Amino acid sequence: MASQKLLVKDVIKKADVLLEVVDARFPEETRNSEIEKEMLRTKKPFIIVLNKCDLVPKDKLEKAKSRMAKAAPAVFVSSKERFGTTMLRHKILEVANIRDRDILVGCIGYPNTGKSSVINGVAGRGKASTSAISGHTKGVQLVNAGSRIVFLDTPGVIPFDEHDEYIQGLLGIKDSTHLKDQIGVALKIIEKLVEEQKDVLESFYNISATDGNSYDILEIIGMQSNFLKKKGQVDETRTAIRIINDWQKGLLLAEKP
Ligand SMILES: Nc1nc2c(ncn2[C@@H]2O[C@H](COP(=O)(O)OP(=O)(O)OP(=O)(O)O)[C@@H](O)[C@H]2O)c(=O)[nH]1
Ligand SMILES: [Mg+2]
Repeated sequence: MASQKLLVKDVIKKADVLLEVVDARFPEETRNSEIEKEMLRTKKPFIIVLNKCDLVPKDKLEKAKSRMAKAAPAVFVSSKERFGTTMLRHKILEVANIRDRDILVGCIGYPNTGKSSVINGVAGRGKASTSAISGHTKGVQLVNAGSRIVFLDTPGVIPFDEHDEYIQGLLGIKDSTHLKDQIGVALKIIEKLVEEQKDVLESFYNISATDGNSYDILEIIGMQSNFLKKKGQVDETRTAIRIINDWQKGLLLAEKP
């Protein structure tokens, strides 16, 4: 992990402009304060790229964008649907303000947020290698995107704060069998859903989540799924694993905008 941090620091040092690629489904959770501090310290211009915005309703995106705007300009992108990539190219040229040489653009962010896909969105398909399995990009890769833009693609930054397990569960960096605190992660997923898309949670598990805290809701989901232990108590671990799996499979997402 130490070498990972050094690698990211080095990219921040070398680049003229930085892209912090976050997952638009959970933009706050996939921002990394340590990286943002480092970018501010070196006074490098940076852009927050909210990628995968094809998976998020428009009103949620707008809210996220205005919250981000305090830190840095934010651009919505769907690498999948090639939305926002021209805007991103313009934004890079604007913030870099370099006219006489190539612009080095460092692309950083958590694993699997779509860093390599964003680069492909701007540079053209297939220039950077991508994968559904996180941890795909190894080392720093140079990708020429034309019109003086050269990207530095990086491996995902490994989360390193107390939200580790939650982020790893949320982003699918670790599947349910590899998470230590499965119940804790499931409770966080429930909290997030209650806050942002309670109706999806209720209809998917066929429950009513009114007034309950996340723990009560986990119990209700366990009951409803008939995940019971011998004495009739809810099997919380089994319920938690189901919730994490459903989330990671994308079954708990709101309808597309
Ligand atoms: N729906 C959707 N999926 C996307 C989008 N961008 C990337 N993905 C998917 O997200 C997964 C990860 O994409 P990558 O570009 O490899 O992500 P990365 O951040 O480079 O990943 P690492 O190199 O492993 O850190 C792939 O399955 C992509 O198809 C997007 O805009 N929308
Ligand atoms: Mg990659």
